[in-house]
Amino acid sequence: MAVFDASNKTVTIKLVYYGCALGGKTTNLVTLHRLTDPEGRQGLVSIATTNDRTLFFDLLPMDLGQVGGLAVKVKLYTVPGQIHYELTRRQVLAGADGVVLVVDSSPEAAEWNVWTFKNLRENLENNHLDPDETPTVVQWNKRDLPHARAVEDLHKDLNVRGLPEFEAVATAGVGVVETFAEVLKAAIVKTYAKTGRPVKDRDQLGQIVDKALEQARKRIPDEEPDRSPTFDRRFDWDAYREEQEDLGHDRRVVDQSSLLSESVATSMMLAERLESLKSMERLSKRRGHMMNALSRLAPMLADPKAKVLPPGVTALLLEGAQRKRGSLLLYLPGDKIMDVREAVPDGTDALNDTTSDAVGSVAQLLCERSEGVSVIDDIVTELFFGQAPSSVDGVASLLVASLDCDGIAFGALLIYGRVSEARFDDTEREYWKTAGVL
Ligand SMILES: Nc1nc2c(ncn2[C@@H]2O[C@H](COP(=O)(O)OP(=O)(O)OP(=O)(O)O)[C@@H](O)[C@H]2O)c(=O)[nH]1
Ligand SMILES: [Mg+2]
Repeated sequence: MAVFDASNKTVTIKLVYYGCALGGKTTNLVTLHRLTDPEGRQGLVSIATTNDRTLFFDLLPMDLGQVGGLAVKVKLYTVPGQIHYELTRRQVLAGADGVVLVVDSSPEAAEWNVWTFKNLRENLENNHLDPDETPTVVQWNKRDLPHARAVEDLHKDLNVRGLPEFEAVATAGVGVVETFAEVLKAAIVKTYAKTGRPVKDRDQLGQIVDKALEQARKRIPDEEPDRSPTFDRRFDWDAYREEQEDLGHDRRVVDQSSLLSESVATSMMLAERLESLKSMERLSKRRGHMMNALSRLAPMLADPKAKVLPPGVTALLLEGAQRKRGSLLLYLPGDKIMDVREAVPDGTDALNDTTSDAVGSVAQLLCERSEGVSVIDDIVTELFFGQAPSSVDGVASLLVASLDCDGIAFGALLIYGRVSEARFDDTEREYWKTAGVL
């Protein structure tokens, strides 16, 4: 289904090349790629078997330019024609805005072509797309084959609905651009109509599309395709692959045995991406909490009635960092313990209560020694040599953030990390540092 991106004023249209096996769908895309993008700015992505049969799909992205104030991007896909890839065919067809039915003109393909027309209808319906409303163009391909069936026969047998039809020699570029232009115009008309911006002037649309493809048409070789048998002029996939590799595009070849590991690897990659997205989500939620707390703190401090530090600051900041225990301590000039201005959860600070007559409270020592933010990851070992008082039971780590006013330290925040909580990381250090200077 066409995708509208209102912010970038872009519409992306999906076109699917459908048809029986070996009919020339991939060749259509390869040729279009060469004609529209000879420098290979955008890559053609093909997931093929080792003998170049489409396994999943081919994808060619293309920028068409502006139509009716919107930048039109086109995504061209081919389905695998081989009969046993039914589920893949259905999946690739989902959301198609237009379809090209590539018909192999050789008599051997007659039965398969009939099957394909029926199969397309079924798969459009399976995708909840109306076959009679989906823009569809028929391409009689391989017209260079000496024994190609007459177009009148093909038309009578297959195109009973009288869909637009084009003769083509996809390998030589004949009819490829014309087919594409026709389905593109029809898909644009349909897509724009659905979104309430109907194309009023179809001739003008035709001119825009033709202009966008003008250079591509000029690149089609002039000479008439020779009528030698197919096998003499088969498409040179090896040369094409080398050419693409030189351009830095990777035409991916997957054989049956490596398919499973390819799928597992892809799933793993997706899982990893998902995981890193989830952790980014967790981090941004956490940052959101912190930003919220800091932005609530700022107006409290700016209030002229607030006396230096208004009550509730500690609880607010702890909430922002999702911590449960901490205190705001101020220096008492000439004293060896600190003034516990606020302490969560119970109004006391374990390290300020832990004193020795000679040096004063542990909290005071820590605050004096720390500048900015410092962290002790294992307080039991580092502060108490394995003999911690019961008042710090359940505490693992400690963060000390100095409180500064015009470069002069007047106290500190002590944040206790419990055994069950995460360590203090750089995000949180940054947060407490900001809180300390606000
Ligand atoms: N003579 C001749 N051969 C063509 C033409 N178009 C494609 N071929 C050849 O037909 C063979 C199959 O072409 P593909 O484009 O791979 O066919 P496909 O429809 O993508 O096939 P699947 O991916 O298996 O469904 C290749 O060898 C092409 O070179 C054409 O117009 N004339
Ligand atoms: Mg193919």
